[in-house]
Amino acid sequence: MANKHPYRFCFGPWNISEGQDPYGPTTRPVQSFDWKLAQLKKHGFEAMMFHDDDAVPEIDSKPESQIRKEAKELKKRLNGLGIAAEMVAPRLWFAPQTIDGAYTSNDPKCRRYAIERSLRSIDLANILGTDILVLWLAREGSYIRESKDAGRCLDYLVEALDQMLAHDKRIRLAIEPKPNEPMDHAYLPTIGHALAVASLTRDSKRVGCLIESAHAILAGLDPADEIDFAMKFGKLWSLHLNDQNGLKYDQDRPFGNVSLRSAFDQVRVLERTGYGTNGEYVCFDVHPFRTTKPEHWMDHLLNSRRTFLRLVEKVRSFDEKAAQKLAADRDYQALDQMVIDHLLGR
Ligand code: XUL
Ligand code: MN
Repeated sequence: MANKHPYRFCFGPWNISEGQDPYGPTTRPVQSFDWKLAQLKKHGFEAMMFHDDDAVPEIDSKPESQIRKEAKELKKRLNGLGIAAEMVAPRLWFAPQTIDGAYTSNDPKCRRYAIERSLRSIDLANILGTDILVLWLAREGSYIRESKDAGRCLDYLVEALDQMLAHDKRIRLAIEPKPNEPMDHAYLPTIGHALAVASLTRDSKRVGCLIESAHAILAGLDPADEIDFAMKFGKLWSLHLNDQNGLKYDQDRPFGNVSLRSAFDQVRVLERTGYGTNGEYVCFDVHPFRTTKPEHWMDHLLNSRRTFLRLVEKVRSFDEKAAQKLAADRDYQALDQMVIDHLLGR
């Protein structure tokens, strides 16, 4: 295995969530952003991910000058702590204007809102010193098939991406596909869809993707193969590692805690393809269990990183030559067991 670079880790303020779900309120006291940033620093993570309103709260109600001022203050604080901003993502799924979709809303005023908010997020990314805008296309899809024209919605999406690319010549757009939730069907459910849409834009080189393990599993796909696919195109610019128990709601479980083998396969591909060598971070989009007590609030993040690092060791000590020989002999039974024995420590 050639790739021996150290990995750098990252998470977002929403990953220290307070326990609310669609059926019940918070189960831990609400914590400030400052506390979350201090936790990130204390536990040795190198970067933070930001929704636009994580960086500047209540961003929609503030004038441009105020947004810039607050963003600059945040950047100063991050610099002081030696923490990078990994990305900025417009939170396009909360506002009343995005009830029926953002870039693909049937209402042109709402589509305009989504684009303007995205352009402002690009300005924020500039101030925070990142060239990555993440687009989780939460409401770009349908509940009622007949309510939208999927072909026209693709045109709207490309139009929106083109405006973002034109707004800033250096920004890179990382599409984070997810097949469902909150929508019944998303228009860009997989990495293949995201990269195909990239080719329709005015500068396809600057449209790439972010893979989240759970989202791939929800699409019935193998996250390791999705990673391999995106890396082949040189388009994997960020990564949300986590885990997911089958085709249910999005669970954002700690990395490797449902399928250790799948986690091993993901790390193996990251190692083989050199993820991280161009400065990409390993982000954990994981949530504490609702039952988690405040004193264990960081454990899901620390456990994800610990599992990741232990799997890096497992990958580096995996006898690839022996594995190749078994594959060449078509002895897949032995190869299968070799992986299990290796993970079990024999
Ligand atoms: C949603 C999801 C988001 C994005 C960031 O499922 O993963 O947290 O990662 O907007
Ligand atoms: Mn995510």
